[in-house]
Amino acid sequence: MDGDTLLDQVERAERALVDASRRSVRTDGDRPDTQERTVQDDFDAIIAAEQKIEPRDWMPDAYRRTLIRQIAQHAHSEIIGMQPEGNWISRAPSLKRKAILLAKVQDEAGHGLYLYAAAETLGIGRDELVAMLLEGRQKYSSIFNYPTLTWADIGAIGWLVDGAAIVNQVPLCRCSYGPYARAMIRICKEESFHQRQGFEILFTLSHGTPGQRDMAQDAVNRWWYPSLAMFGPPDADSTHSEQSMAWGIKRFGNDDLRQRFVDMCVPQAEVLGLTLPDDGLRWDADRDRYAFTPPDFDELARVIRGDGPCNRQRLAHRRRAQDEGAWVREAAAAHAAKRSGGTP
Ligand code: BYC
Repeated sequence: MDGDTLLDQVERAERALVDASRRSVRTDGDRPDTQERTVQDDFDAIIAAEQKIEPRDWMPDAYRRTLIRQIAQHAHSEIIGMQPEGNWISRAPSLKRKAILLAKVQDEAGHGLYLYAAAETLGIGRDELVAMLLEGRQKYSSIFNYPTLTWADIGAIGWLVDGAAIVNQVPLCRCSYGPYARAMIRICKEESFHQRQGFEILFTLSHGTPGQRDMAQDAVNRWWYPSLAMFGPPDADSTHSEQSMAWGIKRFGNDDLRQRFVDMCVPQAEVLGLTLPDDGLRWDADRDRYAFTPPDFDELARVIRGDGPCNRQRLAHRRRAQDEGAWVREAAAAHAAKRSGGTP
């Protein structure tokens, strides 16, 4: 599977991160002695040299705000993303499947924690981020507003949703902000396993009884377009891509990554013996890529606005969990204060 290639890319990004930390940046540039150097010049030099911006470094306010928005949205997605899969933990078809799914859902919680911690290095508290999610002031990925109707949906989420997540996130391992890049390296290694377990569920179903095969095909039919939409609006309508790429936060535009995902999935669908629900899908020899029908971007906009099939249910569930967990947070804070000899 292409997952190997993506993992290779993660390892290269990890090596580049270590190499970058060993190089120093020349911040004097070609500037004449008469001109005073600004913090903005230093920031630009670090970005241009493919070094990492660290929490202690000066950064433009807009760079900080963009990172908080993207990292928080990503963290919220991991946490909300536990719901559609958690829905199947008690109904997984065997003990082995249950144990694997439990581990995967726990991984998503872990990813949320690494990401909230990365956002906190930008000077914002986790309480504030969670409040913004619950009040609808920050977003989470559109994909988690679709329901998981059958066991095959767990396979389709692993194969397609985690597959899309990896294609989108491997370039983020090279993000210019150090704490986000480091979190992404760890997350991508785990996502690669998640994608394989989804592929394996679908492979088992597609080689099972006719009923299991139909269930697998139906799940792929329903998850294909929402997965394509995960990459965001087309570049021409993307508010942030250009500036985020100039800052080295995003490395590729939304359309480029969507295309890579399609090119990765088509041969994998053949191995599964399943079809992708797009009559327009064909090899385009001139472009050396697959031509495909894009997702319905009006639907994406509706889901992002809060009008997807499960938006209200997802947020209501999250708010309930937050309320019900209040006593745990209070007890943990009281315990920590007692141990340090202070008051909560
Ligand atoms: N859903 O200018 P654009 C996972 C918003 S976790 C909702 O292109 P950007 C997993 C966008 O925020 C998956 N909103 O934005 C977890 C912006 O609105 P605002 C999450 C979306 O940021 C558990 C507006 O549309 N992955 O995979 O440059 C289990 C214009 O868009 C979406 C990440 O978060 C969307 N799909 O690019 C299994 C990865 N798309 O904020 C799996 C990190 C766009 O101006 N994030 N919007 O009001 C990114 O890479 C980028 O933020 C995006 C969007 C590519 C998603």
